[in-house]
Amino acid sequence: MTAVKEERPIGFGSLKRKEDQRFVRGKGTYVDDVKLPGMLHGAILRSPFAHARIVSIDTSAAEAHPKVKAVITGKTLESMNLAWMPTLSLDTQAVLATDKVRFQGQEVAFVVAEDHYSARDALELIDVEYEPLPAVVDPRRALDPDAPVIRDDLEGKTDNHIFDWEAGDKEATDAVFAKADVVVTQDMLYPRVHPAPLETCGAVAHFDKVDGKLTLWSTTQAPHAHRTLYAMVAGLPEHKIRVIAPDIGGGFGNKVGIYPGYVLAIVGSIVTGKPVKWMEDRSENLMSTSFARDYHMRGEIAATRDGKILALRVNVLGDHGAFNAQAQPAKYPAGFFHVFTGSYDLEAAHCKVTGVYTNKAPGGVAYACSFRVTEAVYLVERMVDCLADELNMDPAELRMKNLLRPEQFPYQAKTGWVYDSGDYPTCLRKAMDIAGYEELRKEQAERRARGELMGIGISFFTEAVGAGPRKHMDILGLGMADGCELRVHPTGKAVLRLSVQTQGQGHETTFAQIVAEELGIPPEDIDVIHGDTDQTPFGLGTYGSRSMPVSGAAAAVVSRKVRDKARLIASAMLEVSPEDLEWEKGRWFVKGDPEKGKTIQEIALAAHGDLELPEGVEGHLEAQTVYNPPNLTYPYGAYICVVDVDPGTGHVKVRRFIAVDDCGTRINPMIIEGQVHGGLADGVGMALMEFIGFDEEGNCLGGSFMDYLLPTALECPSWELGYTVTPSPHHPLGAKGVGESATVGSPAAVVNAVMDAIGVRHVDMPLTPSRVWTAMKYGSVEP
Ligand code: MCN
Ligand code: CUM
Repeated sequence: MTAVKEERPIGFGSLKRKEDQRFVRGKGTYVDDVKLPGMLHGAILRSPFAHARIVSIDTSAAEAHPKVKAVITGKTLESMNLAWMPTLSLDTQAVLATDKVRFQGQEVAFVVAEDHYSARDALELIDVEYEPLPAVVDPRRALDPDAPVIRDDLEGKTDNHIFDWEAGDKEATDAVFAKADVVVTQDMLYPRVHPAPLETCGAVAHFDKVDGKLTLWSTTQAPHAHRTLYAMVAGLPEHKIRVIAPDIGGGFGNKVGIYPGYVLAIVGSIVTGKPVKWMEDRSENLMSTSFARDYHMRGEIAATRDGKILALRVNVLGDHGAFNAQAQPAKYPAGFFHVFTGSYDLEAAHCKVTGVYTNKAPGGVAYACSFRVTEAVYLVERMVDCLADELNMDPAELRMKNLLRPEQFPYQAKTGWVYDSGDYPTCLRKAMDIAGYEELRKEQAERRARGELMGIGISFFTEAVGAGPRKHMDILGLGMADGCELRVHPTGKAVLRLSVQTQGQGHETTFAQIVAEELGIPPEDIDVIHGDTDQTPFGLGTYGSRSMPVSGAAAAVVSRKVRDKARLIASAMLEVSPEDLEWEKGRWFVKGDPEKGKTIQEIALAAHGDLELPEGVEGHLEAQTVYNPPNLTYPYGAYICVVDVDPGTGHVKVRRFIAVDDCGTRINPMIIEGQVHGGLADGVGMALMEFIGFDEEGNCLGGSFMDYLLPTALECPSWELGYTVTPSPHHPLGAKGVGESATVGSPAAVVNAVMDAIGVRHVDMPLTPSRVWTAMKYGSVEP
């Protein structure tokens, strides 16, 4: 038999998304679609104050409401030992406030009623007496000796300090700075922004009193980790908890943590004996769930006069809000900010990060962050442009001169992390070719002569994704390895069970493609099961672009185990030794006699049949694995943004955006492009429009999409993408993550372009027309 040529390859390639069959027909099942018999509805009463003592709470009128079934306060929870819960950063967070409220929008009481509207109405019947306290809004004032102490619930706490964290070598860095020709210093803020997924957070909890089992449908990016946490917090046995993440309408990091609303739905169900649904509305989501960024950074870059970058020194003040709910591996309070040295060959680097509490919603976690890589990339890519400005050098030339060279990989950065692979100059060159960089510079000069403001901005980023090696990385003691199981049924159809949970990234397609590539089973014959703790192996979930680096590797490993087993079975079928068999996609055949072979489907049937199996081979065709990644993967990319700025209004138009990404082996190029498109839109939004402001009393000024502006197709150009492929040497498929790359890399390109257009060294995001106009007129914008 000669190999059958497929019309399209079985395996990697731009396969249309399997899950879109249901999404485009409106047949997705989201948490709010879950409707159970007798289900009740919960609503949360939230604090109007950013900082206030709770004097009393009177719930009697609400309890008297005819449709109200229960009113839960912090006191109720205290009696169940549930008033506080651990955060992913080993802090504690109030489920419902007992002593004080610490940010506007904090959870104060929970009403469970027969319907959603009655629950909402009853909130107004609850009478809370507050004693307002001065609020800490500006993190730069949080450590002042006279600043009000926010976390007086923590024993012995007398200030708002959370942690100090350092990386790199301070002495070596200082020494390099002392001898450098040029030092440029720049303060910058990566403002607080919000992931704003289309679907807000919510849960349906069903506690079955008879068998003591809790089933929780919730918007979660990490069902297994959540289950363990509920077991620890609520004291429920873990095998009696089932967490189901149904279809998720976007996560972007917002759904990594556990929110009080989830716990309250559970308590509501335990108290009433009925299923309870809680879904937050848009304002609740914007005001109270986890924010991202909020890093006040001071960067210093040292270089020689001819543009060799020597060292970076960074000081960061991180605003973590009222509870430190940041999600990242436990040993890394500043996440993976380690990569602030970027893509350059430096002599030395040092950074110090200080985290503080403020009277704002718990922040610092979410939004395509790769655990603070976003902030780090923005910092270094802005600093390089500030240096180019100081040296009067072209920013592309400055980058080319300093990029790591291919022969330096694996490269140990000055903060100790080992970048796995890369060919940076080729990637930047490719982006410049697509952009027509030299032509663009000529056009810019011509336009300038006519008084037009055109800007070209470059960003070259290196990411660190795929957390992570178990011995270094855990979340609340849970090591970051992923389980995976594969079963091939007798008829050759397969089921893959994953521990990661898609929120729109297309896992049902790409993970089927991995099995297809490894086993030759068509992707449509492979069902991918995820998001249900009763049906999938344990693993840490989807965030930090870890699915492909960790679970993708697990899927490859488990497929190879099945392939190895299939070889033994085929050898029995063909009555030859396994060593005499050779694999081609989809079948084992006899070396030198390709006609004689068995397809994976034939082998699957035989594995379940009456064939006498070789010694030590169990029947059936299945395997399982737990994949512990040896290192992170380091995707990278070169981005070029072209903007036109209206000199009269300061309005920025993104005219072109070129993105060349390298995520190693590409499983599904179409899905990768979709991920990049989304991330670029994110980046344009953050750079130009998105901002959550607070007044001096801590009132949140961005509680609706009227104030919190999201980018639409109108603000986005037609993206121009390119790619290079530099496989990861330690990943079984050579694949690196890509989900967050564009969000990480793009903001700096946009800001660099605008600064290039207006000839100002730095303006903080978002570059709204008024801020750009002010900067053009006065040379800077006061924050
Ligand atoms: N992929 C691929 N080849 C590669 C790398 C990835 O084909 N070399 C595919 C993967 O198989 C997967 C997708 O690209 O289908 C993204 O993979 P990966 O980079 O591993 O990222 P995750 O699946 O872990 O997704 C998380 C990442 C994060 S952290 C945020 S935040 C974000 C993002 O994904 N949130 C998203 N993209 C999102 N896209 C959608 N639609 N919705 C979100 O909430
Ligand atoms: Cu940090 S946002 Mo994504 O990692 O889920």
